[in-house]
Amino acid sequence: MKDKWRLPLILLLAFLLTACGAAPEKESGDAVVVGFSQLGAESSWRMANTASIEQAAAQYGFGLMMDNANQKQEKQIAAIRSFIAYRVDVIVFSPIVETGWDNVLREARQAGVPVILVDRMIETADDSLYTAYIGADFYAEGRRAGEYLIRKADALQAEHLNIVEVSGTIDSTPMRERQRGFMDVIQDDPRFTVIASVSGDFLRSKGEEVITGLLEQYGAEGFDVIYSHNDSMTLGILDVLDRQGIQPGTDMLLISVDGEKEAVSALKQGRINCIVQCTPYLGGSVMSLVQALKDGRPVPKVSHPVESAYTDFDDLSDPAMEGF
Ligand code: GYE
Repeated sequence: MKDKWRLPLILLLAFLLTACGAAPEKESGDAVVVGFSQLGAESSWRMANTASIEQAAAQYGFGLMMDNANQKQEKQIAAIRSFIAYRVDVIVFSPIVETGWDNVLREARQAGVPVILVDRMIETADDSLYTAYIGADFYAEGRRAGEYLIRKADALQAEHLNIVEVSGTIDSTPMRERQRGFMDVIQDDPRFTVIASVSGDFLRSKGEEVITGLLEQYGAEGFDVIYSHNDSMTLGILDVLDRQGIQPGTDMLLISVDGEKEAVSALKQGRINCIVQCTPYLGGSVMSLVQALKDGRPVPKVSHPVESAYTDFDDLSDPAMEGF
């Protein structure tokens, strides 16, 4: 059989057999195969992240078995089990929430399959259940959001600002840490009160729903700042503010996270005040770790990409700042 067909055929066969419940084991000596469990497709961030991992795997010449869990932890666990049965070389996964992974990760360890966590972290008493983690420093992101707010309040000479927080998926790392970092920066400053915190699950439609409810409850005069944990929800929030004749960026301050194209252009128009950057381009770093594991080189336990924030204090004409 021609070499170039061998890997695709093995992957196809593996997929078909896994779908029937009986995965064949990968033969040693084959090209490196990475099993990747993506948590969903809820935002532009997630789409760009999936594409980054696919492209990097191709660049490294690795086979990629990918499963999209559609926001279901059970689906992620099932995907990880099928990767173990197939004996992929490395499992990469982005955990939707932090807890509930110990059992399946113990199974991976018993089978001798290393696990790389990408994007989100897990909460476990046993750190040896994963080999490495690559993802943003979400706590630092939350702090950047808080630091921006302090700077803005100073510039506006605001006496008091009421804040509503539209958070990401409950118990996910970005939700927990973006909240904790933000609160650590603002909570001792008497100018700020967080009057409500509601989850919008990182979804545009839920961002719309949540802000509609908060406006009904408190009225447009009831709060001054919206801190939204991602751009997709922020875009949904902008739609609602527009419909209700509330001027985002001036009547209501908006602080968001990610840096997707549509949000960056809203920032440039003055409709969002600050976007804390969170890069989805993690594929290259993940695959370089896979390569290191394959070569038997040591890998760092935790690595974070370098990130910053785009705000209405910055020169927004920089063409590099166009988003994903
Ligand atoms: O901010 C959001 C996505 O985990 C960093 O998940 C990721 C977050 C990202 O849905 O847009």
